[in-house]
Amino acid sequence: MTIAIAATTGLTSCGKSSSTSQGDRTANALASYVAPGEKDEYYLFYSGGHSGQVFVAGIPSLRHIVTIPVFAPYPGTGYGFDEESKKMLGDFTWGDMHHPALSQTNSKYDGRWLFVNDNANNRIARIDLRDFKTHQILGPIPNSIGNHGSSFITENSEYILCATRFSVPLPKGRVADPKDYEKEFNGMVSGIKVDPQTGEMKVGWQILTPPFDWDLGSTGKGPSSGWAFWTSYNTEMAHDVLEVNSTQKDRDLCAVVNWRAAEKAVAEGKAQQMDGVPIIDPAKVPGVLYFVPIGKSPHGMDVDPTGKWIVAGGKLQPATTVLNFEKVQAAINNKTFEGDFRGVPILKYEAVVEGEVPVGLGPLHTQFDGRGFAYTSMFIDSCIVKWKLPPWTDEEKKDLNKAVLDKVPAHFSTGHLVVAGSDTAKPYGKWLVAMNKLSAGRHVNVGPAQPESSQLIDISGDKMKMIAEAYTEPEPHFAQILKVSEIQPAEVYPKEENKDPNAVWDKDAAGVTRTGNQVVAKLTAIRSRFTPDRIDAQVGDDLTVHVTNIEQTRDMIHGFGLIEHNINMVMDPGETKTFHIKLNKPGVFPFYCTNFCSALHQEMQGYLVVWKPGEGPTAAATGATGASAQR
Ligand code: K7E
Ligand code: CUA
Repeated sequence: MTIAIAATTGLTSCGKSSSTSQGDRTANALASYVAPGEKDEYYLFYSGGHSGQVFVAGIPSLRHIVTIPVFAPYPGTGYGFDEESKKMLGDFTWGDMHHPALSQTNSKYDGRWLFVNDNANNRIARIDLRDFKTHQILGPIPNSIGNHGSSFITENSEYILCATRFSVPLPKGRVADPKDYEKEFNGMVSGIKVDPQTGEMKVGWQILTPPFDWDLGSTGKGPSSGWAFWTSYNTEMAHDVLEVNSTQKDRDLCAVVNWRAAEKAVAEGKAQQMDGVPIIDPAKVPGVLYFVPIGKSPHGMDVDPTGKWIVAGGKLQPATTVLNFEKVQAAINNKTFEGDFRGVPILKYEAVVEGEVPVGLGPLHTQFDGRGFAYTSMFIDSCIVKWKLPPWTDEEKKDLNKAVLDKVPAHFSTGHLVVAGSDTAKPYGKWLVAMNKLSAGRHVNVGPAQPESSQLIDISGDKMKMIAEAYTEPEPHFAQILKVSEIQPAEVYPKEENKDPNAVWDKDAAGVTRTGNQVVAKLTAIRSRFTPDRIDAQVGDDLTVHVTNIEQTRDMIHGFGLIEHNINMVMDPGETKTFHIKLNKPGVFPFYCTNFCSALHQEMQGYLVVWKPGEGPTAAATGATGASAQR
């Protein structure tokens, strides 16, 4: 997100110097130092924003370990070059990823999948933590524009819940004048169903909403099990100059969604189809959607580990608002409403709010340590604020300044922050990472554009401690932290699990065949050769190449780069990948292994010979060309 006013606030307002004493330097260095050969304790999965990638770093070292390509091609792993990943990407070569979510069972990370959203092209992707690769991209989701308010996972990974940032005339493709915004435009909350065995996603149902701009959300647990919550900006329903026109009201409306009721209503046939999806009109199906006023232009909305407290960031109000879910429930049951909006009840603010905590300027996102404390990122104050969740003492209630316990300056303009395990019922606590926009030159000069910065903060004591800093590619929004010991990723793809019908495992099965103008090459790759290492074809042929990396040794990776054809596949041990091209220029095109694999890696090469039509050894050949003829 961007807020213009931030650019004018040059210094931190936390009133603390960030210079570090020699003693602290030594202690901090030790706290984040992971000696050569030793390993980090946690994975940090950063969303990569408009790079479309996930970055994996280690905690406490903050060292970047690997990049997982999701919404954009990434030659480093051959992603987006083979047929399977090209198909997943579809027509898009980028995405805007904001909020990763680890799969959960009983409100605990279960180490199976990481889901990520694409704000730009309305998609959700699933990364399997068995191999740290993208296995599914769902979307564009019908009737959904601006998939920003996602991906929020329910406590047993039943659903990924999403809300739209933008509203448009629905179904997609219908055109109306933005001047008729209030009447013609709509937003949507979507329930994306997750298969409990395979993780496969499909669109379950949707709830039609007024054209507010839904913002951040989170899902319930414990007492708020079955519910989900989103903030919104622009309940003014402005369609232009939003900077001004969407910030008129003192309070915006948050959405309180009973997703179990939505699921039930759909099962009972209370939905109507739009673009193939059952749509619930919340005015006609009471009990699915409620609104709560929250001041003003809020951003983050985070449920604490007990599931009782829901914290909204104030963005343009110097406080976080704490909702009490038990009071929300009571207000619903007692119909303590202050009116309705298009048939959806608005819960009375005073009836559901526990308190407004004066944390400072620009509170965005809140995380929890599971010990009763909350940590809020301050975009304008550029710091992290630690404060106490309710229940508050009488003295604290009288003056909630007393609930604000500690502030640590961050550099600069903190966006999201993440506490290890915050969105589970049992956070790991211990570490917090502040993800800052505008790193403001705290690194060697790299020209006009600067990387984002992340800062590691120790939250194990009463006072927070700034420990270390690192930089990333653009542009982390949210992140997830997972204990390394909780997963066991695969070391190779076992041969017996390779179900690709075009896999070949020995050189006798490898070879090139021709049927008409269809040329199919099946290659094996092993240190340090391709078999066969010559493919003959003609201009006008359709060439399909399947390469199986027959290694069963960890990290013995081979690439297949084809000169001047924009092809680079990368095969992990035991993996088969395929590309398909139309040959349209004659010539001899070397192919070679792009991933360093052995002392003779450089020798791992071969030739694609594309003869002019009617020339060369393939001219007369019809039917199979024996593999042996190619060697
Ligand atoms: Cu989660 Cu950056 Cu999309 Cu706040 S948003 S910072
Ligand atoms: Cu195989 Cu380099």
